[in-house]
Amino acid sequence: MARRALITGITGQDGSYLAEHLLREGYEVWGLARGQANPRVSRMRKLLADVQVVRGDLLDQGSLISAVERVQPDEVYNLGAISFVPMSWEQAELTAEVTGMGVLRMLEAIRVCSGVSRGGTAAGGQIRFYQASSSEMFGQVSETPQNERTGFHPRSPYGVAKAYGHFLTQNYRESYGMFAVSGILFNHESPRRGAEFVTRKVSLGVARIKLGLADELRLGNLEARRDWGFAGDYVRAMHLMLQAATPEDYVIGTGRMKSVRELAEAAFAAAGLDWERYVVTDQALHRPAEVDLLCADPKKARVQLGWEPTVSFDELVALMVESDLRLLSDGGDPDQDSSWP
Ligand code: NAP
Ligand code: F7E
Repeated sequence: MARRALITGITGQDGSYLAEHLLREGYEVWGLARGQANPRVSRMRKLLADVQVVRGDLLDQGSLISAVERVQPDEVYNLGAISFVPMSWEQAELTAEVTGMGVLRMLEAIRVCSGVSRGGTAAGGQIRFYQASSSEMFGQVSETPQNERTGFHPRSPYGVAKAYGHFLTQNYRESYGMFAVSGILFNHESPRRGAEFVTRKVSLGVARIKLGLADELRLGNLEARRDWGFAGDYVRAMHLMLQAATPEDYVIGTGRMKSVRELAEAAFAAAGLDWERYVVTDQALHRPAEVDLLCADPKKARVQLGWEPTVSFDELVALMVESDLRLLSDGGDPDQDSSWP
């Protein structure tokens, strides 16, 4: 019988790549989708026709229990979150509820449905759990590069909520013997990245300027440095973590850092343009507390999981710019359902 996976955040970037990967691996894939008329669900159904949908919300404990009871998954991937860092200052409580408490609700749903009792021995249960932890937990970094032992100093309500989910996942592993792991993933991008994140904002901005649809691109802090990789590579790591002999946490990234300035330079160059002619900096786009730099040490994942990234920074940037040029040339609108590449 096919192994069964339940993915929260199925309508997001990673949910789509992970679902495709698991379908190729022969899994029966279920996606948890929220809302009674969520347009992202119909977009997802078009791209991922073989994914089955179960209704549920990370804010609603009962819905998660029902989803786990119905799907009877072998593996649960908790990717659902409020994931845009600036929004976490505007809606800090919602971020805590979805990105933080949502992890507790999902772990409880698994614990209850697996019959793992509170007072009993740490016997575990059969369902394996993946938590989408984030390099934002490192925040103001204490060392570079960051590995699985680096301390956390989150700089946003999002980072704080992720740290809660991270420690809770560890705690359920230690308290109940559950196979529960966290992937501490550094920034990963793709043509399916939300338009609010800087890489996609830049690739869409370049495409608009190249096609004469805009004449400038407004950005915030150009000096921030990130370790950017390709999302398709990172979902393979999620799956590998749940196939390991023992439940452990892993850092996933490329080990290379670039600044937002270098990102803009590379993206405009990929379209034959000079970034300095078009980029305008805007103080309003700076954050109340910035994460200045993030750079992964992914050695543990390489040695223990055999995981390696396959797409370089320059290849990723070119891929995103080409995709957005095609999308806009074909009259697509990145905010509309039909234009999800
Ligand atoms: P994304 O594109 O923003 O997707 C977020 C998903 O969460 C969407 O499917 C959204 O569904 C869902 N969601 C929001 N509120 C929900 C709720 N109340 N109940 C259930 N689902 C809800 O994020 P992503 O880039 O794919 O990232 C996936 C996960 O990895 C997130 O947890 C993110 O925080 C984490 N992460 C991402 C990166 C990265 O660089 N991409 C790095 C580290 C960690 P709707 O369509 O219903 O809104
Ligand atoms: O910002 C700077 C901004 O919004 C990257 C999420 O997936 O990765 C992501 O979080 C950097 C920041 O991603 C603009 O100040 C400059 O320093 O693309 P971003 P993020 O905040 O790093 C982590 C690992 C996650 O877990 C999150 O879920 O770029 N920046 N100018 C800008 N950023 C944006 N969005 N827009 C600008 O105009």
